[in-house]
Amino acid sequence: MDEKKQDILRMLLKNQDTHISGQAISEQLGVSRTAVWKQIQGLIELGYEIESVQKLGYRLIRTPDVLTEAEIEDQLETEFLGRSLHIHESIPSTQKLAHYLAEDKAVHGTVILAEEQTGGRGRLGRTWHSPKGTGIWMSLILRPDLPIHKTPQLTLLAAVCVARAVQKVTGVTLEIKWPNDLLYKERKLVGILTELQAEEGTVKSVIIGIGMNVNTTRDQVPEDIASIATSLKQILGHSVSRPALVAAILNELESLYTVYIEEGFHVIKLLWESYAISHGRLMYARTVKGTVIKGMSKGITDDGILLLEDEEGNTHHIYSADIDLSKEE
Ligand code: BTX
Repeated sequence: MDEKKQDILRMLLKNQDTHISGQAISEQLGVSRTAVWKQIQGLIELGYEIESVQKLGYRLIRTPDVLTEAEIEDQLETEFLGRSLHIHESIPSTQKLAHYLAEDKAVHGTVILAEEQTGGRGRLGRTWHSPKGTGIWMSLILRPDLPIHKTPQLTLLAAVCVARAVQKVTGVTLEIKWPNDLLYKERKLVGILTELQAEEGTVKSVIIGIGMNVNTTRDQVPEDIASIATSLKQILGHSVSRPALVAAILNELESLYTVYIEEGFHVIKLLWESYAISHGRLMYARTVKGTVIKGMSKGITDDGILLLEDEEGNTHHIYSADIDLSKEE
């Protein structure tokens, strides 16, 4: 959406309880009243419901489910996260673009969003389906002063924040499957991908990719994905505002990230455990090397590493793996 429309939308969003006159908008933005009228017509064509009352002016009644800077910023309570916000219609991958921007000095807290990803990716080169206008496909650039071995904790932190944001906006409680999935009734709603840019053993940036199926319907993803995935719309039976969710995630992330940097992982660990798939659950950990470890989940260490106890009673520290939940009791 062009800047002029965004400016008008910002004013309408700030004044949703009252009407705002064409005159006031034209004075504030330094454009003619006819230009204001034209931009309002443009917003209406994009699906914004705007009431126009003679002598009173314009009032925003409803916004369509479109990601705009104006609507996200209107609900942001952050200082740095999302204050540099890039929204794209269609790009291969927000993660890929974030890497490029991070190399190019993007500021701490930069956020990249896309309505559609044509090459969305998961871990180990897997595909992440990101159909147009249906989900949150977002990457964040952080520049923490952290040793490399602690950065996986940021995946767990992000998972907690997404779970809290979903709960606040929709009331839906999700479960976290270590390390990077958020599930509802064992179906995948969110995937998180944390990647690093490091130089000589020092973290230059951490890029956190979050993919969430919000208003996705079953027919918008391939059948093999539809059978293992879900969306908030499928859970609730109605659509959910993506701008509200994006803002809620960023608000949660900034506040818990600040706690984490100041106080360390222990607070995050407690929150993480409250959402984690229950202890004592039988699971398989498939490591990158192809080893499979079957064991009971014993929670995570103070560093965020998964503990699995096998049938012989040996405890395995799992640093990186895909986890499959066993159907056995
Ligand atoms: P993952 O490797 O744990 O999960 C990828 C697997 O999830 C796929 O192999 C497939 O089985 C399944 N899958 C693919 N698409 C979906 C979907 N829409 N819903 C549910 N399951 C699906 C998880 O990786 C990390 C995903 C991060 C995605 C974000 S989106 C914004 C950013 N940009 C980007 O390219 N990736 C990240």
